[in-house]
Amino acid sequence: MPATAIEANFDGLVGPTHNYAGLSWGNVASKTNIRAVSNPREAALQGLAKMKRLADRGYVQGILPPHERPHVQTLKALGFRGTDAEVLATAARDNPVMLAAVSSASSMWTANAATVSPSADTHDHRVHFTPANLSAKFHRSIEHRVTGRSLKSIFADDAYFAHHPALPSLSQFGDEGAANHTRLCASYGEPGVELFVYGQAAFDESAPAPQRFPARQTLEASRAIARLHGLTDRRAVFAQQNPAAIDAGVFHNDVIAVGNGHALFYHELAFLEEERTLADIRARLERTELAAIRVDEAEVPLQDAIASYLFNSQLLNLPGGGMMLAVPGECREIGTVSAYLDRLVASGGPIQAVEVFDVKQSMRNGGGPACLRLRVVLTEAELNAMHRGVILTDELYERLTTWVEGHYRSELSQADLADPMLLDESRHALDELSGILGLGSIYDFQME
Ligand code: SUG
Repeated sequence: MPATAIEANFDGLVGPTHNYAGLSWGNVASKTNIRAVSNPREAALQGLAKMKRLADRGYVQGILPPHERPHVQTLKALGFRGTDAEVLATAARDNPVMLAAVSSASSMWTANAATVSPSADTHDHRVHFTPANLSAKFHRSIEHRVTGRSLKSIFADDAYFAHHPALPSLSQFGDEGAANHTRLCASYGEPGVELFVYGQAAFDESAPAPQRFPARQTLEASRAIARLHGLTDRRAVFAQQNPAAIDAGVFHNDVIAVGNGHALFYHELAFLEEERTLADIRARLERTELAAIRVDEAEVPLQDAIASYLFNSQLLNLPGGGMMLAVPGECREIGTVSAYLDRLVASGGPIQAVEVFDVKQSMRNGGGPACLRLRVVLTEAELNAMHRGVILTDELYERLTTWVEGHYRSELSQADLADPMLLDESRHALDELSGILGLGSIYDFQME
């Protein structure tokens, strides 16, 4: 008998420096909203409201804490000198883009935090975690150390959990975590098929590759993760993302496909070799048939899928069977997508309900509901073995809402990033947060 297991979703709590710096070439929303004034308080409250709604529906909802930003240590390592305030002032004067990079609250998009393989799939029957090196973007490449510390602190018991360091941080091993990783299965506790989608084979110069925008995930990285996690050939499928989709602004697979259980919901331009990809999954999936829900270009043009973030939705099991799609509000603002969703629910397939979530502050940086969460499948024993202080309860929701309201600004412009008060406020807030979540010292400033 396989163990029964649940899927927990760990959302990234939006940090106090959430801002629009236009740092992600290839991510259309990030570039479009460059230098807009952000509202960190609203962003964090939108994220918490999403978590609370899902927790109220009975889903196990966890939290991953924001990182320390601006990260002065990174600026110091790049040669900026003086007190923290002097470092911020010099960086703002000489290199504002660098200051923006070390100030990004990008750790909120926890779909990129790590790749996680459930114990039913791995060679030693432990849950395996590899933080993503995020080497394609400087502002994200500085996340993995603290992400690794948070994950180790939450999943500390090495009888159940195995942690790997991030892959070598260079483009040939570019790894963007679970944003390019989907698990299909008959039920969560049974062995599944882990679909690794990559943008480019880095060591093969003649292989197909996008021409305009970078491929952030490489085949070499995906294969390394599968090896580290001890996945046999039966448990892993590798598929190349369509380079044309990357060039149109689909910078991760989770902007064009989402899977859950036996269902894979995807746009016809998602995969370079659609038939082969589906056949590979079908050949490995046990005790169930793959439900491939293909959205044609004629029904939802790729541009509308990108603008609405239709596929950056959470696909969640409903208690009575069937699934629900948790979509961003933008999906109801674009006619083709909204009409498609109505047809989808009426079609009698696995997706029986659609629910709308407002995460607009995050969406303006290219992060929808699915970007904001990291999925961790856990058996009851694993759930009992993890640190429970990060699981959202009514009480924790109230505490975190009060914490956000007490510490976060409601306006942040690029000029504000140099304000030494912002650094103080953020450290103060995070110090209190690590106490609330019971995580111990995970931040550099707590270790100095
Ligand atoms: O890495 N945006 C993030 C969005 C990540 C979305 N994640 C997934 N699809 N899983 C990124 O491009 C923009 C930051 C700025 O421009 O200020 C940014 O980092």
